[in-house]
Amino acid sequence: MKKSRRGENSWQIFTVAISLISYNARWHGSREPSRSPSFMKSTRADLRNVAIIAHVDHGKTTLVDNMLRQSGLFRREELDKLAGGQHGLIVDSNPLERERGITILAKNIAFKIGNVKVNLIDTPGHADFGGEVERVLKMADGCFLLVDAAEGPLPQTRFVLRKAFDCGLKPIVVINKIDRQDARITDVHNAIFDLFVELGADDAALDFPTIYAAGRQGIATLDLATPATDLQPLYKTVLDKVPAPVVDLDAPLQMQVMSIDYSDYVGRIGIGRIFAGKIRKGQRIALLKRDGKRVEANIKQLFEFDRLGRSECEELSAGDIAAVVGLEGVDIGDTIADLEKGEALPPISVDEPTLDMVFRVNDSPFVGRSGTYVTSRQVRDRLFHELESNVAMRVKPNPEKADELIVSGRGLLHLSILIETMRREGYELSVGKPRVITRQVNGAMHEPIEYLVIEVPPSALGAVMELVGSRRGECVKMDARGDMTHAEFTIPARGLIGLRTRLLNATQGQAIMHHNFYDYQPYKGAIPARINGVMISTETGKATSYAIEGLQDRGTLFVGPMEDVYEGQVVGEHCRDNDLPVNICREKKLTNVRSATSEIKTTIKAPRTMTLEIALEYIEEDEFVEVTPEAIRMRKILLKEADRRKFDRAQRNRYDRN
Ligand SMILES: Nc1nc2c(ncn2[C@@H]2O[C@H](COP(=O)(O)OP(=O)(O)OP(=O)(O)O)[C@@H](O)[C@H]2O)c(=O)[nH]1
Ligand SMILES: [Mg+2]
Repeated sequence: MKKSRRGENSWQIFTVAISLISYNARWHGSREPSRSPSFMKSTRADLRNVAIIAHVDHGKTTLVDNMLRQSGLFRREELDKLAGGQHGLIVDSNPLERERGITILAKNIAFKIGNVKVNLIDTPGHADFGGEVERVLKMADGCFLLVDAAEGPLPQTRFVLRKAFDCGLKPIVVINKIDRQDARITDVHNAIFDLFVELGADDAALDFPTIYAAGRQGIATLDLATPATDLQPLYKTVLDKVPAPVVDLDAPLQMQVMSIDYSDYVGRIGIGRIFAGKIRKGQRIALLKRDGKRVEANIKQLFEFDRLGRSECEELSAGDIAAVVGLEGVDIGDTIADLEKGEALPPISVDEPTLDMVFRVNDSPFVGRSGTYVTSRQVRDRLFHELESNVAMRVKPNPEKADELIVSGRGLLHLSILIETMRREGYELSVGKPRVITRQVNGAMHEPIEYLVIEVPPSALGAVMELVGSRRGECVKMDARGDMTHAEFTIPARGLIGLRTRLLNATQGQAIMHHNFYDYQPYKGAIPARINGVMISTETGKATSYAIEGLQDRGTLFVGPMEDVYEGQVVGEHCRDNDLPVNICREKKLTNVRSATSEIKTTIKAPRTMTLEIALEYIEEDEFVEVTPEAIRMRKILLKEADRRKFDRAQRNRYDRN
């Protein structure tokens, strides 16, 4: 059985190679930016580059894991040892990915099917990392578009599919999680077809191959009538349907850098695709920068992707994906080119940031309690170090305040992952309210608009409409899906900050929401700020049960008994709209008089815990989130009540004068 399959593979490779020469020249040839005449091109039948794209949580990494497991390259125990985290995955290998159960960084894996090397690239599904998906797609010749068999296409499915079309790829659809009880395979297939039509797919693309899979069980089938037993149909599809790269191996070298890795030992590592010619270890090359500059350098080390890591090699040829060490200052979009005859490839765009946050030193009274790196210089150096590999991030000094830095990123998750990483490394810092980045278009202010999809039971729809409406969301589409109502909106990105928590509160946790970037549109007008005021501690000390007992009727507390608090710290949410200074450290007066009521016990409610992201969404302009390795606290920027009053008065006066 095994033997015949291997025989079948080599025969397939041969036929695929022949058929792809003409096939690729037709639609794929235009994708290869090489300038050499097409008759010199050859097909790399020994290679396939595939990206896996989907909406968040539709099962990409789980599928990649099982493809690795069934590749025959590893012993089972070897892989079991590498697996970990919330979903027990191998490929989601960094600690934050494991803890959150999401993929943050795209990852290359390489394995062999017969004699064919497959470069498989797992991509993150979260909208904040969409820019990375876009670049990864440029390295691939084909992609698997995964869609959850119950959820169907969601906003990020649309986004990544559009990007795949932009790159000239013809996606292979994988309807995944067919084992789900609530799977609606036919409906989902139709919805995907509609999405292809909506995005302007041509007839050939509309004829997309479909695979039905349950990635977690490691099974797939090309036809629902045939029971799925393993992932062989998926491997077969890689060989049959993903075009082999068509390249000119004898042309002068052209490799484009699509992503950057960083190591303390060797510095920047450029990862990208070789579009033409060959690259050798030790070769002297010209690095053609995006801004037109030319730098000469040596390739110190050359790596290919190999299983779960990289292995060093002497030479790699066009069509392959390589990692290159030794090019100082190498950046996304740069072309690594032949020294004499090198030509730059068309530049690739790097996603512009959409969200700003102020980062500054932690100057709360508790500074240095748990962190090792607390000075503004240390925070600053760490942020600039991050720029080496975090390509979608920007850092600049705040023109209004000398000791502050403005850090811009692709969204709240993108920046909060950076903050979380810094916190674990021992940094302390204060972070301001996230602000959406606006643009001037023809003299008018434009702001980012997001596409928002919400699913709720019909009974909670009213609350959702009210909440989204008040944040300037406009309903685009609404229909019923089983027991749920599915509603789609466009909404200013500003309106999304803090929406998730409020939505869950308003719908008793029943709403599911997804969003991603849609467009820049003229400013939509003011959006209401936080409705509730906060309770602010007037003392520095330990919170007492006695004080908490007295305060819990006035709102929800964020701290529990015996917790250390300081003057100016936000210790709770007030049930009214004004801020309330409170003495949360108040001790019970000791008296000799016993009263009958003193024995009545009140229970202290558990404090509301604020995670980093919730805290960032919660704060207002006059507040900071204080981030330290052991705690996340919210505070007023001005800690003393008298200073805050003075500031308010000055603001009012300025407003009156204007
Ligand atoms: N029922 C079912 N659940 C699955 C299947 N594959 C994955 N899951 C579950 O779906 C969840 C998300 O899986 P991941 O593989 O992390 O999804 P992902 O697409 O890589 O997610 P991101 O990388 O964060 O975008 C996990 O809880 C998996 O256990 C499947 O075939 N069937
Ligand atoms: Mg993943």
